[in-house]
Amino acid sequence: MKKTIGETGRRGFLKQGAALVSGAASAGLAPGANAQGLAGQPWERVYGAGFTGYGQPSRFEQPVMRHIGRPYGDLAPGSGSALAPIESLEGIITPSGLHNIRSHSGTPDIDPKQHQLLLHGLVARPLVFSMEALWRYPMTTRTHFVECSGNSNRALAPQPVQLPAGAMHGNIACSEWTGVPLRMLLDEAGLLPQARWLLAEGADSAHMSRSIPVEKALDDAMIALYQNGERLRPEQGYPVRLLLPGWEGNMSVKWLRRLKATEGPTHTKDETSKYTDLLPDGRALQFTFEMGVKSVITKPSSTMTLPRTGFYEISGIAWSGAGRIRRVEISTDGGATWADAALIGEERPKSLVRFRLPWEWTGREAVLQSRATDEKGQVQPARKAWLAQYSVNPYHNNSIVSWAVGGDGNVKNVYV
Ligand SMILES: Nc1nc2c(c(=O)[nH]1)N[C@H]1C(S)=C(S)[C@@H](COP(=O)(O)O)O[C@H]1N2
Ligand SMILES: [Mo]
Repeated sequence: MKKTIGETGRRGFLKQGAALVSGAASAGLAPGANAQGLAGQPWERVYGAGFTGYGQPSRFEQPVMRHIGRPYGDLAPGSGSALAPIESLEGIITPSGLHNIRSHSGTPDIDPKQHQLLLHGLVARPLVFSMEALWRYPMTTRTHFVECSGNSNRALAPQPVQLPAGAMHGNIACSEWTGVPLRMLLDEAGLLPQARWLLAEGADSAHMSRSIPVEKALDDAMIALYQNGERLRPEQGYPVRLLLPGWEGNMSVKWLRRLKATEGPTHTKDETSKYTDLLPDGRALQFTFEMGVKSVITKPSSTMTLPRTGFYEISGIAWSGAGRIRRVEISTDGGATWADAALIGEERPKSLVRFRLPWEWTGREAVLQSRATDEKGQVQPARKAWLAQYSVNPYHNNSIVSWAVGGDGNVKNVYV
């Protein structure tokens, strides 16, 4: 059993849980919970709704929505990002309808019968794939996160903003992706020896483009066609996207229309004027591909309130672009002491992992933090250490997140 924060431990947690059920009214459960066993609720006495062709969440869950940011307002309503409401989600898979969206020029309305993928440049045999042709290749299925390198840039505001966790740290999602290994298509086209990079270009009006090293293309890059068992959602790149597991989301080019094998990087606008890391001395790093080791507590998290003292489960998500998550530690005293959380899903590389730790809140002020370590031994940096290195850079903020629990139970975003 993992170490527990608080005095009573897991047994006390379970005991109190049972007590909550018998003392339902005093614990704040609906008064109907007691009456239910006798007469039953109204819905137990009438015939239920009919079938639907495509299911939707309960109408009682409709407040669970993406956090939409539109920096250009009505001028460009599809430019910007819509962040996943990670504070409302559990497990590691992001429902497709709540996957974060980061798009530069809106979601194109692509007819898969007209769309093609061109593979050309330094190849022996240039190829054009219809979507139907791609669909006939052997496929692979893997669970991976996609994180925008701009994720958590709102946590760089001079003063901590008070927003739900997802509105700051939800420019990430994790799906089960299915598609054709890019290696297979490159083999068929016959990469020439001098081909060291691939230009990947999207069919949106921004023609978002990035240069990809051939080593990554031949490693675990995927031409993704399915997301969580369904064809890709339009916002995620329907009918076809590039997926580069563990690398900054920007490189997973959506609505993929072209791959061109080249000798060197193309230096597109999306990898020169944007997605470079400015350093305090005015120089900038180009090509920070891998996403750093990171974690965030989603429950409890900012803007939530703990209604009473007692036991809570601290839960959240961790991930690393370098591979698997090996450890997540949790502190409830702002980093003075740490305890190991239990991990779920840590066998999957470049995927979200769910961590959990029971915690007893005694009513005292607390500062909750999580710190992830990956299989390469990389440890999530403290906020101050990260800022010392990248004070002016809006990308790749993987520093430790702190939530302060006040004596009143209100949870706030704080800088520690
Ligand atoms: N063609 C195209 N591909 C794109 C983008 C885009 O605007 N156009 N945005 C990129 C960025 S910045 C990110 S973070 C990821 C986001 O993928 P998602 O919207 O599926 O989360 O897609 C990348 N691929
Ligand atoms: Mo991004």
